[in-house]
Amino acid sequence: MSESVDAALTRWRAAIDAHLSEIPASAFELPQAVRDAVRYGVSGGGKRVRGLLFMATYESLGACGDASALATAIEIVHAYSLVHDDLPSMDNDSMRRGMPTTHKAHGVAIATVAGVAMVPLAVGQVLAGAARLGLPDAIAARLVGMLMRASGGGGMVGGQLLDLLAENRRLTVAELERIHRGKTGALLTASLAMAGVAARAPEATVGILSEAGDALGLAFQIADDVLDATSSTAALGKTAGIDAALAKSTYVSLLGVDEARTRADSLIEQAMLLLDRAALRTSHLEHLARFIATRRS
Ligand code: GRG
Repeated sequence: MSESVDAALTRWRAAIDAHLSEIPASAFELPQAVRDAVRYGVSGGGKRVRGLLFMATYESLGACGDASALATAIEIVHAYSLVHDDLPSMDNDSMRRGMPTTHKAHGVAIATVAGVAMVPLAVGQVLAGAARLGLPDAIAARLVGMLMRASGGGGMVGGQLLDLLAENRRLTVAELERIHRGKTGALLTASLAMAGVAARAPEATVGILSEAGDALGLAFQIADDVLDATSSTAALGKTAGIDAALAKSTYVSLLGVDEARTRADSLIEQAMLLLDRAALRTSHLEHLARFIATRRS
């Protein structure tokens, strides 16, 4: 009998968490205080959505071997972004994943260094993951390039900068989408596209995965905006209502809750159609895609 979706997600999550718990030990050149902050930043109750999307995509392509180290690399970059996003110079938040933020627990300087240190740790994780799958150097290099491009000026960092510059200004929906395609979407897009490359899928399939990832990434951010406006700090494990407090334009402030939800649902359907087109609409990917819009935290 084939493994249930829940069992596969639990198994993948455990594999990713096991890699994450080994990261601080592998970072032996870092001072102990920074290693402790790295451990703190990568552990905890994260949903591991990006890593799980990577694993589900890799499996949907029928690829063999344990790709969980590659999935973990994406989660490390994501964890660094959360550590920095919470800093006093950015969102100045005190709670994340139900715990004090990394700078509250370890101090601003150490948390800042830990976040930066996670980037080369993520690159090392890609290389280790590619070696484990026996991938040629050219594919390993391509995977590093994809992750770094997604996290860089044209992706996550660029989106975050636009987001910071947009505080206290009412944006158009097009401007908001540009910010979120970078800030949130690029890493989700990379989760699907990198799995395609690691599985040595045809370029056309990698292209479709990128398009599907882009739709899922925007849906993820819309759901995040809706949760920020409608949920509680206790349920989210991070401060609710922070967007309004920082006077940020969000999908909710521009479209209202109902239209934002409708837009998220239609982006999920769009992603499903794209996956259908590549014959990759597996129950695992569909489950994760729907979770993006229906999640409660
Ligand atoms: C210095 C300009 C500059 C950038 C540094 C801080 C940063 C890089 C980027 C911010 C990226 C960011 C935090 C985007 C928000 C994405 C988002 C909705 C995060 C929440 O993700 P979840 O819900 O978190 O998957 P868990 O805790 O489940 O892992």
